[in-house]
Order: sequence, then structure tokens, then C-alpha cells
Amino acid sequence: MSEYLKKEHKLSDQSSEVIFHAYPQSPVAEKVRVVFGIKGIAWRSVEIPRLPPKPTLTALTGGYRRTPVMQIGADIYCDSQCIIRELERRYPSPSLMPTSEQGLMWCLSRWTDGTLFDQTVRHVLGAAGDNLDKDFAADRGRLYLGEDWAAALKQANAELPHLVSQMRAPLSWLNAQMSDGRAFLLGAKPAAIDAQFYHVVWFLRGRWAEGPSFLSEFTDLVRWEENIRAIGHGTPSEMAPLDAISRARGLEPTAETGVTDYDPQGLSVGQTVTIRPDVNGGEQPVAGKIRFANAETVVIERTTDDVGTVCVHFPRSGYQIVLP
Ligand SMILES: N[C@@H](CCC(=O)N[C@@H](CS)C(=O)NCC(=O)O)C(=O)O
Repeated sequence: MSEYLKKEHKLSDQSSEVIFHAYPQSPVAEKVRVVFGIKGIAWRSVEIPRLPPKPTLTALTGGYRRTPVMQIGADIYCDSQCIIRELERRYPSPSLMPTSEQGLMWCLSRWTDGTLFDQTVRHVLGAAGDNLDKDFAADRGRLYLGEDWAAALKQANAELPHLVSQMRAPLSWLNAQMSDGRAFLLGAKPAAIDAQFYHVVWFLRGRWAEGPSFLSEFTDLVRWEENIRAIGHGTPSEMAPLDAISRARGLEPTAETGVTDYDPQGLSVGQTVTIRPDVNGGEQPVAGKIRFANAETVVIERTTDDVGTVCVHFPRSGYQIVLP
């Protein structure tokens, strides 16, 4: 068994226990579950609904409804970008950045998580066409395809061969890269970028009827998928949603306070702002007071009767901060 599989980070005290709010079918959650596996983390699993309303989740996040969300005590981490960064900070070994190309890998992950993921959602929803559950189609249609989602869904269905060709090109590049027999994309050790590519392949294989036959062309990628599956998901154990709320209420957030120099928006500690994903998904902005901001992260503080004071962490890249 390789070195990274031998280490296991056990659950420690409640203030540092990793609580993961997600549902099994979520590909973005699968990305993080692979990261739990790489790092051998024991974590608590809170299952959330696939469709809104998601009252316990949004009580913690202040309105952010996407999946997954990570909670550690009274700190709430929104978006897999933020979650992965925090896991790397708290559990540095084994590193998710095993080579010296960390900057490039973060840049590449903006493409896997952005354009490539959006393209995959269009592909999977478009292929399912009229077979999609109506409520699910309306919710995900509006979230990913905009106000005119019904027409966009029809178009995706009509141009499926084109969407498949858009997927085939990057997969053929990755397959060629894996053809030297390496175990993972960057070599012998799994990296964040493996999980970031894998979630898209996992989604295609599991949710597109023709996924398995399409993917069988890429024999070295199929081997890579097996290697990723062998990593596992760390050690999950269930947690009730209301216990997660009590956990937040019973602890103080640990986020740093401060704004680093050269902030392009002139943010300052204590300022009231709203934050939302920088896409037209019809999502509720989250309001709070700036607690911390640097180039990659923004943290806001919020206080409510339900959860007490929590800090909600967002990535800076891909999110819009609106000042009053
Ligand atoms: N940029 C976000 C994307 C999250 C995302 O879109 N997740 C999907 C599930 S895979 C989602 O939220 N779907 C709607 C929902 O779960 O309510 C991230 O990386 O976490």
C-alpha cells in the first residue's frame, strides 16, 4: 500500500472535527470525498436535500445553497475551492500539491471547476432531456443554464454530439498523458488536480447513460479512475443536521481578522457586504461583516439566533462581493 494510504487523521476534539454537508449523488462532493481519501481524514457526514429548501444548511451559510459545504466548529467553508484550501492548511501531509507547479495547478482547477464542469452539466442534463424529474430540471436548469434554461436544455439535447466532441478532446489529452503508466496525473502521488478532473469523469460515467461506453475509449484513464477509486473517501460517520447546528452555536469561529494590502475593492474589517457566486444562477447573496480578506479568500461574520456567531468563508476567485 502506498505511503499516502497508510496515514490516517483521526477525529479529534469537536472544535476541529470536519463536518461535511452534502448528498451522495453530488459530483462536486465526490471531488472533496476523494481529497478526504488522499489525506486519510475521518469526517462527519451530514446529508442535505438535493433540492431547496435546505434549512439547516442555509442557517449555517446565511443563504448559500450549493453542495458541498464544510463546517469546522463555527467556521463554514463554501465551495470546493475553499474547502480544499482549508483541508490542505489543516492537514498538510500528504500534500495535495506534490509537485512544484502549485500556481499552475490552482489556475488549471479554475478551468476544471468552471468551464469543464459547466460543460459537463449541460452534457448530462441535455442528454437526459425529457427524462429529467421536472422539479430537478427547473432547479438545476435555472442554476446552470440561466433564465432561459428550458430553451438551453433543448439546445443541449439537440447538439449532444458537439458536446461529446468538446469532452473527447481534453479526455484524449489526459489519456495520452497517463499512457506512460503513471498512477496519477502528476506522477506517483495523487494531487488536488486528480480529484478536480475526476469529479467530472465520475459524473459522466455515473449520470450519462452512454458514459461507460464513451469512456471505454480511454484505457489509461480507466486505469486512473480505478486508482482514484482505490484511494477511498477517508472515514465518514453520520451526523444529524441539528447536531451540526448545535456544534456551531457552541463554539467560536477561529478565522483570522484582517484585510491584506492592495485589496482591489478596498475591503475593511467590519464592513457590511453581500457575497454570491459570480454567475447568473438566481442565487441568494449572503450578507455579513468582513472579518478577513486576501487575494484568494474572503470571510464574513454573521450572527443569528439559530447558530450564534459563525464565519462563512468563500473563495475570492469566482465570487462577487458587493459593497453597500
Ligand atoms: N463552485 C462550486 C460548485 C458547486 C455546485 O455547483 N454543486 C452542485 C452539486 S454537484 C450544486 O450545488 N447543485 C445544486 C444543489 O446541490 O443544490 C464548488 O466548487 O463547490
